[in-house]
Amino acid sequence: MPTDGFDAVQLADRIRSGERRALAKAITLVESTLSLHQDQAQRLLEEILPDSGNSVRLGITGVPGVGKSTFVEAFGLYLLREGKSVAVLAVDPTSAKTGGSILGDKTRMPRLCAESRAFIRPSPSRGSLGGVASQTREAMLLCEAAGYDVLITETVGVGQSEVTVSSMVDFFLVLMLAGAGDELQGIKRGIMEFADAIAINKADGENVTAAKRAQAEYRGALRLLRGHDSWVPPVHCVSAIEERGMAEVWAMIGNHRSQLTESGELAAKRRSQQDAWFWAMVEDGLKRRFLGREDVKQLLRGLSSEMSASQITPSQAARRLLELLGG
Ligand SMILES: Nc1nc2c(ncn2[C@@H]2O[C@H](COP(=O)(O)OP(=O)(O)O)[C@@H](O)[C@H]2O)c(=O)[nH]1
Ligand SMILES: [Mg+2]
Repeated sequence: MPTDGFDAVQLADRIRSGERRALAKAITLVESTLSLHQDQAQRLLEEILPDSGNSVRLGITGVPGVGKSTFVEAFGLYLLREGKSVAVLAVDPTSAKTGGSILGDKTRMPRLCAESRAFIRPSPSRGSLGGVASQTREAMLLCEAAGYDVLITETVGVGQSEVTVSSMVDFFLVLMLAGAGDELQGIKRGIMEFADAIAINKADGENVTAAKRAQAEYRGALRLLRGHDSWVPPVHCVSAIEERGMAEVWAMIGNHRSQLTESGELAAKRRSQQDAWFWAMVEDGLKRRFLGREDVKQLLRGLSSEMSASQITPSQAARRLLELLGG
């Protein structure tokens, strides 16, 4: 029994009984960079692991301004009315880099925040995207142990974070806007490859016609790209601000879930996500430990000047560096 005074069993019990302060504290441990806290976090995760895995894991992305926060709030409130409990987590690569944040802003979901069956956690603001992703995955496990029915992970559609989030959820929803060349932009950016559905937001007022047109275009594009997949991503029009389309989106997520559960694809997806997470952690750890060694640092300096002077090829340099591993 470790002697740091930390009682993982007790904290796990408090999380399971739905105590929000305990959950918040546990997520803080998971996010901490102190090795003592990381230790405690791992002991806690071991405790709660058997209680995890029972939530609907939902990822939401879209460019800044598309209405993610507004949608998450409207959708979250809808789910609460349906008798579900909801936890919202954010993955924000900008906050990881700069300490600033373009999402995960608590104050932007005031109505959802006020609800006792909703838990909202902004993005951890430290570390690389890989680090933030790992912390978010562990935070998800904690929220599942706390019994939240639906976990929503929100990320911004810039850079790699949407790929990262799509690899940790059961269902990945991409929010889009009609007009402004977005239809083609989305297709080019490859987001269609890993979306499980597209929701065209702001389908209200004068925007309805354009939204319907965009819906037809996306449907066409997805039929071409994904027509042979077992799940062809549906395209919905929604208005987050008017809270319309929420029931349709939830019904669609339910259809996806029954189909993939029945075929065994959901379990397979989660297994391969877990595998990828494991290997990412191993690779990350190996690289960090190797590059942290004094002999490696020293040789690396020499090799990189030899490379810039064209005295050695990158593959020769890599081979010489790896020789330090022996064997
Ligand atoms: N007309 C309309 N405006 C919306 C809708 N959803 C969000 N907005 C507005 O779009 C802006 C950006 O929304 P926000 O949720 O902050 O976007 P995020 O950056 O993706 O999180 C805000 O001014 C919202 O009020 C919608 O469904 N219809
Ligand atoms: Mg936002």
